Amino acid sequence: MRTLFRLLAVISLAAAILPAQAHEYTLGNLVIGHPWSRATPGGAKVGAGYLVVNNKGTTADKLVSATTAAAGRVEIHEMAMKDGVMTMRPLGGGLTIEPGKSITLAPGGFHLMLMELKAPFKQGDKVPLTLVFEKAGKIDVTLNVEAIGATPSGQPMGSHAH
Ligand SMILES: [Cu+2]
Repeated sequence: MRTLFRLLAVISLAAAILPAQAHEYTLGNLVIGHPWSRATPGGAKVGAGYLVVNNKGTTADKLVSATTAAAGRVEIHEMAMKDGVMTMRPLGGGLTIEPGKSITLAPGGFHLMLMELKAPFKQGDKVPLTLVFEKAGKIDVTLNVEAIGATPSGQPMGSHAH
Protein backbone atom coordinates (compact mmCIF):
# COMPACT_ATOMS: atom_id res chain seq x y z
CA MET A 1 0.00 0.00 0.00
CA ARG A 2 2.76 2.31 0.99
CA THR A 3 4.73 1.41 -2.19
CA LEU A 4 1.73 2.11 -4.35
CA PHE A 5 1.30 5.48 -2.69
CA ARG A 6 4.92 6.32 -3.28
CA LEU A 7 4.64 5.24 -6.93
CA LEU A 8 1.63 7.47 -7.43
CA ALA A 9 3.54 10.34 -5.86
CA VAL A 10 6.40 9.81 -8.30
CA ILE A 11 4.04 9.69 -11.27
CA SER A 12 2.28 12.91 -10.34
CA LEU A 13 5.62 14.59 -9.73
CA ALA A 14 6.81 13.55 -13.20
CA ALA A 15 3.62 14.88 -14.72
CA ALA A 16 4.17 18.21 -12.98
CA ILE A 17 7.79 18.54 -14.15
CA LEU A 18 7.32 17.60 -17.82
CA PRO A 19 6.45 20.62 -19.92
CA ALA A 20 2.76 20.33 -20.69
CA GLN A 21 3.29 20.82 -24.39
CA ALA A 22 6.16 18.45 -25.11
CA HIS A 23 4.85 15.39 -26.84
CA GLU A 24 6.19 13.01 -29.42
CA TYR A 25 5.13 9.98 -31.39
CA THR A 26 6.99 7.05 -32.87
CA LEU A 27 5.98 5.35 -36.11
CA GLY A 28 8.42 2.70 -37.29
CA ASN A 29 11.72 4.54 -37.77
CA LEU A 30 10.12 7.95 -37.60
CA VAL A 31 9.89 10.10 -34.50
CA ILE A 32 7.41 12.95 -34.73
CA GLY A 33 8.11 15.73 -32.25
CA HIS A 34 5.76 18.27 -30.76
CA PRO A 35 3.04 18.88 -33.36
CA TRP A 36 1.60 22.34 -32.73
CA SER A 37 -0.41 25.09 -34.27
CA ARG A 38 -1.23 28.70 -33.63
CA ALA A 39 -4.48 30.20 -32.51
CA THR A 40 -6.22 31.73 -35.52
CA PRO A 41 -7.56 35.27 -35.59
CA GLY A 42 -11.36 35.47 -35.69
CA GLY A 43 -12.82 34.57 -39.05
CA ALA A 44 -9.61 33.07 -40.45
CA LYS A 45 -10.28 30.06 -42.64
CA VAL A 46 -6.74 28.70 -42.59
CA GLY A 47 -4.48 27.44 -39.88
CA ALA A 48 -1.03 25.91 -39.84
CA GLY A 49 0.53 22.75 -38.52
CA TYR A 50 4.12 22.53 -37.31
CA LEU A 51 6.18 19.56 -36.18
CA VAL A 52 9.53 17.84 -36.48
CA VAL A 53 10.05 14.47 -38.13
CA ASN A 54 13.24 12.58 -37.39
CA ASN A 55 14.08 9.60 -39.59
CA LYS A 56 16.10 7.10 -37.57
CA GLY A 57 15.97 4.52 -40.33
CA THR A 58 18.36 3.72 -43.16
CA THR A 59 16.06 4.60 -46.04
CA ALA A 60 14.30 7.81 -46.95
CA ASP A 61 10.63 8.26 -46.24
CA LYS A 62 8.22 10.93 -47.32
CA LEU A 63 5.40 12.86 -45.69
CA VAL A 64 2.83 12.61 -48.46
CA SER A 65 -0.35 14.01 -46.95
CA ALA A 66 -2.29 14.84 -43.83
CA THR A 67 -5.94 15.03 -42.85
CA THR A 68 -7.90 16.46 -39.97
CA ALA A 69 -11.54 16.61 -39.01
CA ALA A 70 -10.94 20.27 -38.13
CA ALA A 71 -10.34 21.37 -41.73
CA GLY A 72 -11.66 20.66 -45.20
CA ARG A 73 -8.23 19.74 -46.49
CA VAL A 74 -4.56 19.92 -45.60
CA GLU A 75 -1.72 20.92 -47.92
CA ILE A 76 2.01 20.64 -47.39
CA HIS A 77 3.53 24.07 -48.03
CA GLU A 78 6.94 25.54 -48.42
CA MET A 79 7.61 29.16 -47.59
CA ALA A 80 10.62 30.91 -49.04
CA MET A 81 11.97 34.28 -50.03
CA LYS A 82 11.63 34.89 -53.73
CA ASP A 83 12.78 38.22 -55.18
CA GLY A 84 12.59 39.70 -51.68
CA VAL A 85 9.01 38.58 -51.12
CA MET A 86 7.85 35.79 -48.83
CA THR A 87 5.97 33.35 -50.99
CA MET A 88 4.42 30.02 -50.34
CA ARG A 89 3.75 27.07 -52.56
CA PRO A 90 2.22 23.64 -52.09
CA LEU A 91 4.62 20.73 -52.32
CA GLY A 92 2.64 18.41 -54.54
CA GLY A 93 5.10 15.54 -54.24
CA GLY A 94 5.35 15.62 -50.45
CA LEU A 95 8.29 16.20 -48.17
CA THR A 96 11.20 13.75 -48.16
CA ILE A 97 12.97 12.88 -44.91
CA GLU A 98 16.43 11.48 -45.63
CA PRO A 99 17.71 8.64 -43.43
CA GLY A 100 19.44 9.93 -40.31
CA LYS A 101 18.03 13.41 -40.87
CA SER A 102 15.11 15.37 -39.62
CA ILE A 103 12.86 17.94 -41.18
CA THR A 104 11.28 20.77 -39.30
CA LEU A 105 7.94 22.28 -40.15
CA ALA A 106 7.97 25.69 -38.51
CA PRO A 107 6.84 29.28 -39.06
CA GLY A 108 8.69 30.75 -42.04
CA GLY A 109 9.50 27.40 -43.65
CA PHE A 110 7.75 24.14 -44.35
CA HIS A 111 4.33 23.86 -42.79
CA LEU A 112 1.04 22.09 -43.07
CA MET A 113 -1.69 24.39 -44.30
CA LEU A 114 -5.08 23.55 -42.88
CA MET A 115 -7.61 24.93 -45.35
CA GLU A 116 -11.33 25.52 -44.82
CA LEU A 117 -11.20 25.43 -41.03
CA LYS A 118 -14.48 24.33 -39.48
CA ALA A 119 -13.90 26.61 -36.46
CA PRO A 120 -11.17 28.99 -35.27
CA PHE A 121 -8.31 27.50 -33.26
CA LYS A 122 -8.09 28.78 -29.71
CA GLN A 123 -5.05 28.60 -27.49
CA GLY A 124 -5.18 25.34 -25.56
CA ASP A 125 -7.18 23.48 -28.20
CA LYS A 126 -6.07 19.97 -29.15
CA VAL A 127 -6.51 19.35 -32.85
CA PRO A 128 -6.44 15.75 -34.08
CA LEU A 129 -4.30 15.28 -37.18
CA THR A 130 -3.47 12.19 -39.24
CA LEU A 131 -0.10 12.16 -40.98
CA VAL A 132 0.50 9.85 -43.93
CA PHE A 133 4.02 8.71 -44.80
CA GLU A 134 4.91 6.87 -47.97
CA LYS A 135 6.59 3.93 -46.23
CA ALA A 136 5.84 4.15 -42.52
CA GLY A 137 2.10 4.57 -43.09
CA LYS A 138 -0.36 6.58 -41.03
CA ILE A 139 -0.25 7.99 -37.55
CA ASP A 140 -2.69 10.05 -35.50
CA VAL A 141 -1.12 12.95 -33.64
CA THR A 142 -2.41 15.96 -31.73
CA LEU A 143 -1.63 19.55 -32.63
CA ASN A 144 -1.37 21.64 -29.48
CA VAL A 145 -2.71 25.10 -30.22
CA GLU A 146 -0.48 27.84 -28.88
CA ALA A 147 -0.91 31.61 -28.80
CA ILE A 148 -1.29 33.74 -31.92
CA GLY A 149 2.20 34.68 -33.03
CA ALA A 150 3.90 31.98 -30.95
CA THR A 151 7.42 31.37 -32.28
CA PRO A 152 9.29 28.69 -30.33
CA SER A 153 12.39 29.33 -32.41
CA GLY A 154 12.39 32.99 -31.44
CA GLN A 155 12.38 34.01 -35.10
CA PRO A 156 10.10 36.78 -36.22
CA MET A 157 7.23 35.36 -38.20
CA GLY A 158 7.05 35.99 -41.92
CA SER A 159 3.86 37.27 -43.43
CA HIS A 160 1.51 34.48 -44.25
CA ALA A 161 -0.16 35.73 -47.36
CA HIS A 162 -3.23 33.59 -47.87
CU1 LIG B 1 0.82 27.95 -46.34
